[in-house]
Amino acid sequence: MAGSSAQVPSVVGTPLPLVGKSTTKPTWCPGCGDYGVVAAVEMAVKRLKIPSHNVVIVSGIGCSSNLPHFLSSYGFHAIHGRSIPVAEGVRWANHGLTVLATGGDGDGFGIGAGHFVHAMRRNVDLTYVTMDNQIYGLTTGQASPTSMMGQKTKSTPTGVIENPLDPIALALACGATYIARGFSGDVKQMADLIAGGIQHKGFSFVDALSPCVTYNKINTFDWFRQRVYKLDAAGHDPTDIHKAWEKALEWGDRIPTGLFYTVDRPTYEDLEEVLAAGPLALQPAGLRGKDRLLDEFI
Ligand SMILES: Cc1ncc(C[n+]2csc(CCOP(=O)(O)OP(=O)(O)O)c2C)c(N)n1
Ligand code: SF4
Repeated sequence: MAGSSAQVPSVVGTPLPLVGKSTTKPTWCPGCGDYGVVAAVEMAVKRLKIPSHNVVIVSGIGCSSNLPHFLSSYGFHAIHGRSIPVAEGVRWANHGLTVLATGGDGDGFGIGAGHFVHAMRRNVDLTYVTMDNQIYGLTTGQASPTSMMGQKTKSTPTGVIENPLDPIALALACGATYIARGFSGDVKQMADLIAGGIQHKGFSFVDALSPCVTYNKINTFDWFRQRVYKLDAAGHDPTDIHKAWEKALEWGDRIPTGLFYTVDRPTYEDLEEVLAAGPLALQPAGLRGKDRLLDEFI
């Protein structure tokens, strides 16, 4: 995808373009929260000066999952709920790359929930940004795993009767090593959180509260503005897992945003013998110890 103008010098002196907007314009409804998220992703990767050819953004299916089209990095628009396994595959083929996965709450916490859980448990070094609008936007307004109890939607005309999933608590329980919540109404804070996630070594999760202005008339920008407060300003210590749990369970009149928890733990790439030898893409093809392996069966 083309369209970036900022550049960083390469070792051979040729300027390398940074990630910027692509020539494809977003198709989101005017006012959709996802505009704030794409701006924050762009700001974060630009600030870290990672050349666009080293950035891969993988998404699933949904309004939010169109995001990779709108930036000048490499992108892969996968299938519904499968952004994480594709992103893991990219990472394991070449863990010299900066890999982000993006998508909606339906994509990541519904059909893709199993992948989300296991990527966190593995501590794969990638950054996962969910545009959490608490509704299925692309399919025109059905309840999602994060829709609140009682909410009337196209698929729940008398109100949701299931308990909503808490993405921050789920991430804590599964061992994600960088867990944050942003809000599309504060792009700068979200860019800081995404940049922190990219710099963090391990699975980074940023749940972006990103209102769907067309199908969710409850969790609107105003609804969030009346409730959000910043964890760092409230003196939260993101290295304290007990405090992180306390904050993860807070939702309602007050909703915390910012970094809930971060910890250093070896990544999957550190611990996996073949990957520890360097990016697969740079290793000779073939199976090491192949003859020994075959000998056992002859
Ligand atoms: C296997 C499969 N099942 C269902 C769908 C239909 N589908 C497309 S997007 C979507 C949910 C969209 O909601 P979300 O992931 O929250 O993203 P949003 O559109 O709200 O950004 C569904 C159910 C599909 N494309 N593929
Ligand atoms: S339907 Fe909702 S999520 Fe989809 S583009 Fe419109 S406002 Fe955004």
